[in-house]
Amino acid sequence: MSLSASEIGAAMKDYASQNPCTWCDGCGNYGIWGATKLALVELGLKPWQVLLCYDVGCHGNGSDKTGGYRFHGLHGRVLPLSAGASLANPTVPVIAFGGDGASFSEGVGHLVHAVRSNYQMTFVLHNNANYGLTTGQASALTWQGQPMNSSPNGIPEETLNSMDFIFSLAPTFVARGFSGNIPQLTEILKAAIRHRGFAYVDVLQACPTYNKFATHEWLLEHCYDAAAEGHDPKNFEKARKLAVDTSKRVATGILYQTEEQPAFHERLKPRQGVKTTPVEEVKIVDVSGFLKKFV
Ligand SMILES: Cc1ncc(C[n+]2csc(CCOP(=O)(O)OP(=O)(O)O)c2C)c(N)n1
Repeated sequence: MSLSASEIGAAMKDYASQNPCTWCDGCGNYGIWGATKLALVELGLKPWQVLLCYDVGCHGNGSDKTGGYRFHGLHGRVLPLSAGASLANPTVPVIAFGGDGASFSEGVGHLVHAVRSNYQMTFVLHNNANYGLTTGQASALTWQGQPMNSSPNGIPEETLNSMDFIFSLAPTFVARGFSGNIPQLTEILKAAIRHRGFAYVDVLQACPTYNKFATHEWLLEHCYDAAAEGHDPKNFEKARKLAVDTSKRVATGILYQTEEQPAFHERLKPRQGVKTTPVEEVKIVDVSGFLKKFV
């Protein structure tokens, strides 16, 4: 779908909210927020045709800064609630947003099962390598040797290698973007939303207040477009290597994708051949007689 700049501008207004943004100046959330709206508009999706789900965190405060259907869940729990919504109506695109703090600690169990289940949805990781909203505690993805508010001498544990971990779960879509490259992130998100199954999108984002290591400038210098260097996203092993090796440069773009695996709801035997979605099958039941037992 090709829209003119003025058509894009008009459609972007559908996603506008009256609430002003409260993120810090230079926060990467602005770029992710902009790229998300642009991706939806360029896919021709109206705010009432998509569900946006937010975890608790700085990024989650974007939930009322965007128009449309939104659900702001509990910390670490955005994946089960969005997966449930997607299962109820797999025809509606569902996008879940989570921070690296919640996603790789409080909610890590949900992340494991969302990837291996291949639910029909997109997950956008706001990866600022710290717990932003609660003022800069170290997360499982904080780099070694970085003084953080809760660990002024650096973290004593090993940093979790999030990409190696995700690849160990046999994902069907893995991409990495950067909050400062909105055109590339928009394309990644469009592909993720169209993907058959669970699309994992790691977005490296600047956090100028608490992350003094992977700054916007550092990310600008180190991120490169893997596709421009001939990367083939069908090759699982090469994609895994590329994703994991960030020692010199950081590969971005769609790193791995296969659509050969059916999504979770497509594998459910009782649903095969059923034309309706579960949400269309819900019947109104009069429970007043039952409730009388309790009064
Ligand atoms: C179960 C639970 N644990 C902890 C908190 C406190 N809490 C709220 S937001 C937050 C930080 C979120 O960090 P992250 O998930 O990385 O998102 P960011 O703020 O960086 O976008 C924490 C620890 C909570 N609300 N609920």
